[in-house]
Amino acid sequence: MTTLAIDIGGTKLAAALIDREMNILDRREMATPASKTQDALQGCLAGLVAPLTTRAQRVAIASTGIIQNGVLSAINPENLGGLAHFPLVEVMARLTALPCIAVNDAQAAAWAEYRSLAAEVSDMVFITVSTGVGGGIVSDGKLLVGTGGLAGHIGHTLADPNGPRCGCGRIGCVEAIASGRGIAAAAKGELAGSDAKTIFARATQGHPQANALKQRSAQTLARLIADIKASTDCQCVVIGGSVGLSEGYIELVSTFLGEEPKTYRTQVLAARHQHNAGLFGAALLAQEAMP
Ligand code: ADP
Ligand code: BMX
Repeated sequence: MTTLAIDIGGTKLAAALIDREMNILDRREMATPASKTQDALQGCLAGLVAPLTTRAQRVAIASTGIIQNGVLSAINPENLGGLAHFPLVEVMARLTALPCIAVNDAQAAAWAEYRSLAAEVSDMVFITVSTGVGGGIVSDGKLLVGTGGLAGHIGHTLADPNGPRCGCGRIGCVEAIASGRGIAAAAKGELAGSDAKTIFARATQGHPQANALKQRSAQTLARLIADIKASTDCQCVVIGGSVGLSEGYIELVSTFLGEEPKTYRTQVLAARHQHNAGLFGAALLAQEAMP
């Protein structure tokens, strides 16, 4: 059975055909629309999956936002071009005429990464540092989703009570500081208006402000990992997302984590599935739900 896996992020949409042995047969990507409307997202998704649908037997979606009963509710609508609600499963089932499941993107990625780790790992946490900061927790071999789908939303834990306001309504969330959007929002002067990718490229060239923004993100993430270790006693933390996987970022996080007391340290690894962790996780969860 071939799965049409879809990953909906705040910056990009990805879709892939994945076979039973978890090989990617075809893969497409496009930018997430910045418009606030459901129609804009629906239109982009329709264009993205059109060339792939006829070769698939089911649809599995990993999406940013809280996913409950197949409906996407943004915890931070600013990450999704202002869109707060989207009836994901209903729309995709109608567009493809295929059975469809949906799960949060970081929860899905956590499952794919957990399944690729050694058998003795029963407790791990996945963190995506991307448009936002998302998370997925596997505890005693089980993916935590929670009663309302909120489990693992560690990007909305407190990093700095005097920090910037987060789009979720709280002040000083990890996401407001460490994420791609958080990094870009803090940029001033000649870096104002630049995205995180540009800022990190400038940091590599030795730009002091760019370097400080990168350090601030990595230090915030290291403190989050210490908090996660204290609350889950995980055996490792796996990092994904384009900010998280950027050159030198994990090494920087590990250096800052080394400044924490030993009890709160854990192994920090790069996502084995790199930018496809969400796609693989959704496909695996679909295979388990509809064998
Ligand atoms: P999504 O959030 O849609 O899953 P990504 O994981 O690609 O997408 O994350 C998008 C964010 O990552 C943007 O803020 C972008 O500026 C940033 N980004 C992309 N490439 C890099 C890079 N090489 N270094 C730092 N930041 C990057
Ligand atoms: C936000 C939240 C999470 C998501 C995380 C990473 C929204 C729309 N999303 O915290 O559900 O997992 O961002 O999302 O509220 P990404 O777009 O950066 O991959």
